[in-house]
Amino acid sequence: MLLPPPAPARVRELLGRAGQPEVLRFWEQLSAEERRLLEAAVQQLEAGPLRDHCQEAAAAATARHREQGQGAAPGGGGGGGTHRNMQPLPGEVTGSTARTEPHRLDNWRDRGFHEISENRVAVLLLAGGQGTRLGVSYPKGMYDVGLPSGKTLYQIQAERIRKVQQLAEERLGKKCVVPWYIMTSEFTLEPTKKFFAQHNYFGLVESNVVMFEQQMLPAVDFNGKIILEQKGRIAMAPDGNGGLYRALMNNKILEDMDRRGICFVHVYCVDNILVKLADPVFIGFCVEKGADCGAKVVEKAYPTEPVGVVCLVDGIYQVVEYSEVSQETVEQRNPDGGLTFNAGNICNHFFTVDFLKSVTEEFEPQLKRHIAVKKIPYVDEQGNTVRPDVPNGIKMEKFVFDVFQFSKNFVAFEVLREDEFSPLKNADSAGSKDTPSTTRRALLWQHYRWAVRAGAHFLDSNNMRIPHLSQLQEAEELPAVCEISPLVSSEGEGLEKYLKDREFHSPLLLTEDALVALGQHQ
Ligand code: UD2
Repeated sequence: MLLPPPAPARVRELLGRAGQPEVLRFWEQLSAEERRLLEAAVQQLEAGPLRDHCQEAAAAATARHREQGQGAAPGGGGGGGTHRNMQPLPGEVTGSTARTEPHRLDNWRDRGFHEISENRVAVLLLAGGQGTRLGVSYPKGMYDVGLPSGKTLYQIQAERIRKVQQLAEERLGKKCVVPWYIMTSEFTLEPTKKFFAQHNYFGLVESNVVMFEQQMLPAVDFNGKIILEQKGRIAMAPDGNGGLYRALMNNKILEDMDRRGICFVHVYCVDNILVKLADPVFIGFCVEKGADCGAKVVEKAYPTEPVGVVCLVDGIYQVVEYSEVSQETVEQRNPDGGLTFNAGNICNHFFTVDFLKSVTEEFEPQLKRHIAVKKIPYVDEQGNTVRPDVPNGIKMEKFVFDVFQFSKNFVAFEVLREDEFSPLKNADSAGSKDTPSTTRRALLWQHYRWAVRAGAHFLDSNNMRIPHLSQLQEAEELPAVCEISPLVSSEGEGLEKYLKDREFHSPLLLTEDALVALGQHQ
């Protein structure tokens, strides 16, 4: 039998220089198609950076192992060291929706809408994650959490963008566009593109939805060797949401923003069902403060909540990620009993385009690489796929917020959790936090509150009015189900004309076309 041709010299040479010749150990057993794919995958990589990446990963794993003082290979995904020089955010850089007088909030809102109407604001979605915890094989944005309308996260976000454009136009009398940049990865690009095309871009103009791809990096074992997930396939993972900055460069996204005249970018993560797209109040606050970089925060719900903490470390603004802080630090309390590190990061960031340019042109190489120790399927020496029970490898990630340290004028903006933060992280089967059920309930509670504030009454099956409840009185049970389309109202405004002094059976769906009582008839 004829032996297959050896791997091309340039592939062997690249892997040799990177110290990874073992990647080709099954070459002779691969089909022609597998060899072609492996060759293409290797050629995406550069020898020098690849060698550094693998060496750094191995060194980080050894350091983590030493820190944990364990006898075996490093294990577990997180639990980090203590940042001894952590300080809470100073009051002077922090704005707040709850502690600001309404007329000042209105000023910020006006400023935000002004910038939007001048076509200076874009939104940028981080959607390259693998959504491993939720356990679905498609992008998280395509998830339907079970609302009466059946809308997915992507549809809700698209409609919020349409609404903010419409509100800005109504206020300032001119047409405007909030372009939507979507960072995807190898895992999410194709299905996301297809989904948007199938849904006609949810009513947005296609050329104003710009999808681009972040880089992938190989996963390595504790000795710094690239892991093969199949004989001819390297285990690759996206380089973290901080891969944004390299992806902006590689895909010339800042040039696209320049062409459109964009000055301010609202960056957010895909899974928060309550996210306010291009939130005019947040944009207005940041612009009025002359900030180049800003973060929305909420009060942490409980000490170990999996959100980063925005704070100072050695006098520099940072987010200390939940996986990298000690139990003692997260539980530290002030004399009044409140958590000392209470500014929970909700992955909602404001950047000026000038700041993004300074990051891509100058600071990106300085971004920290964080290690995530994971269970990564691999092929053993016989070529069999093994699904390990204990962590066996490392993925290196950059975090989007690690650029705060380069800001010349950083601000934080505290918002109310019930208005703005309910993330979808876990499957319903995995527990009671951050699940489809909790996100659905958070959105429906918000819409119920808006409806009641606008004067609606809900009836039970005996046509008796259901007493109004606030979420604080009853955390679990919704008194009535009411969903309001983002195309009708963005913050509960303008609902009186549909709802005031009217009675409805639950569930009620308020769409841009009609009020639809899905339950019994009125
Ligand atoms: C993120 C924040 C955390 C907290 C929490 C709130 C980071 C690093 N951590 O934690 O501080 O605010 O959200 O919900 O921001 N993504 C990519 N590419 C990647 C990896 C992730 O685009 O390579 C996206 C992902 O699709 C998602 C967002 O980044 O939209 C956040 O990713 P995550 O869910 O892994 O982050 P999480 O929940 O650990």
